[in-house]
Amino acid sequence: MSRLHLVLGDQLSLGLSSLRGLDPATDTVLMLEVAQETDYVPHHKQKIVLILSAMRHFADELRAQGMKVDYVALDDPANTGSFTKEIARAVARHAASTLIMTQPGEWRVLEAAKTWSDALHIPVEIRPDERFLASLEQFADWARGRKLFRMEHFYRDMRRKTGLLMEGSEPVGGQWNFDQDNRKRLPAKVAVPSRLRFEPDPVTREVMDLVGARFDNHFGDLEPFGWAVTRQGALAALDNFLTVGLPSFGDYQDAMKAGEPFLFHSIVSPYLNLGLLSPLEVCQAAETAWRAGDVPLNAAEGFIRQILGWREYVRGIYWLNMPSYAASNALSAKRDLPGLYWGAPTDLNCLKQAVGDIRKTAYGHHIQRLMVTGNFALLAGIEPAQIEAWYLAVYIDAFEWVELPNVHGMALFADGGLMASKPYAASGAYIQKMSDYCQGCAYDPAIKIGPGACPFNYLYWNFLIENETVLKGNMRLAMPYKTLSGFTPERRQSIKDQAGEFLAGL
Ligand code: FAD
Ligand code: DLZ
Ligand code: SF4
Repeated sequence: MSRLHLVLGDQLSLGLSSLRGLDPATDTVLMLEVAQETDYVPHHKQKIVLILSAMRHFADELRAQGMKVDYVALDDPANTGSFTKEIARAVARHAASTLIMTQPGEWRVLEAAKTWSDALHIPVEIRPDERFLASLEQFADWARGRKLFRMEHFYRDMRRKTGLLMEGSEPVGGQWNFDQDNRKRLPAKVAVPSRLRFEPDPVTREVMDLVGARFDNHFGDLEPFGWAVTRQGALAALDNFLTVGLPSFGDYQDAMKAGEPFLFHSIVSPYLNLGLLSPLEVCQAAETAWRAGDVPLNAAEGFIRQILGWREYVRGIYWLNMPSYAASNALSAKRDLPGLYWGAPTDLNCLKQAVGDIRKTAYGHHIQRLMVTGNFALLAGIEPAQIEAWYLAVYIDAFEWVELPNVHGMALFADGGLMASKPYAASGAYIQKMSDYCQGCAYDPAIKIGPGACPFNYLYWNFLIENETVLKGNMRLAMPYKTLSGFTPERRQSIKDQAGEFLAGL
């Protein structure tokens, strides 16, 4: 009896459930580079390099552990380009009796996997993905009977469940959340640390050649490529963050600075999402640094909350609500995605900086994603599916289970408030407060309307006007709607006119 154990590109963990019980004498690990996955959105070149190189390194690691790995490369002439067909070919090659896999991270791949048993005429065992701190059943139990799915409530339960940052049944420091200490602007005198980046090894170089030749039309620079492609590299990147980033992570978590994409962020999301690092070990490392007195509590708690709270929570929201979640469009947004998201020239400096950072690194930190590219898409009324495909393509860490709730729910309010209690709409004042972008901009954040006005200012009020019917009843928007009610009809009209003209020019 020969069994095939499938490992997908974001399942690169030795403890993966699909590898459990593998008999090296009879069984084979199957790994597939397929056009279906490299092409379903036009991924940033560095994202494709990272995934294919990490897959190839992981295959070598499995072989070093004594396992047989059947690895189909993207440029193998016989490669049909689809999971379904490649698995069928492999079943025939190995006369396999069973396919064992771990639940895929994306709904569309799980739907395909459900058809494989019938298509292949062999049993297909889909095991749970155990690389998260909350199982999907636990999340569903937590959500059952709740009207509001607020992350903070879920996070406290997860702290209790895991014992992270707890003293008995109480949170360390007497508080669950230190966010009020975490919204500082970055003073010019604070030096941004340089970060550990990785020279491409021969395996990565080979993939870079492949990607350069085959995906040259995709957005993003191929070089310099500085991502780790092995667990060992990912651990070194984590270590570097704990030393140079974590001590100031909390303080400057929301800050933005031109030319500095990473600031004090961990840049470990791609490693977590590919399975090179586990969420528990990353949280424990941050707690250990705090207990050793190396980092303040607001930093350790703020960081752990992102992984133990947000990351687990968005995954739960995704699986609880798919596929209908992706189809909602609560604000009826329908504008096409403007070319500036793909690097077309723009004189809005904040967007130019954020897109420029992505082009160079395939990375942007949370506030750039939420308050610059996300906020603009919200205010401009970009159609959710179009901007979601962009997020999925351009970020090194983007997989639908984590991208979709963040974009659809958090940034766009397209789920009507399932995730966020109000839209994260903001005028230019927020970007000016949290960044140095406005200093180099053609517009002035202090001018609300008329020549030189920051487009975020009139787009913000235009957004509230356009969505008045849907949003006016939202208690958390009572203040801005009260202010809006004091605007003269002429002021409202000039906001609508300038916004209309700007949006038509996109
Ligand atoms: P840090 O700021 O150092 O945070 C530490 C870790 O916490 C991250 O590595 C990540 O694993 C986790 N985390 C933080 N915030 C979130 C969150 N909101 N949801 C899930 N995990 C979180 N994250 C992705 O991994 N993939 C995505 O495709 C993605 N798309 C996003 C889209 C939008 C509109 C927004 C607002 C956020 C998105 N995020 C996404 C969450 C977050 O921006 C990234 O995880 C983070 O910027 C990654 O960089 P980092 O590792 O330096 O994170
Ligand atoms: C994102 C991606 C890319 C670009 N290429 C591959 C691939 O060739 N083979 C593979 O197994 N996985 C790839 N992935 C990751 C998959 O898209 C991911 O495993 C699915 O989205 C399921 O979560
Ligand atoms: Fe962005 Fe407005 Fe600031 Fe320019 S002035 S950088 S458009 S927020």
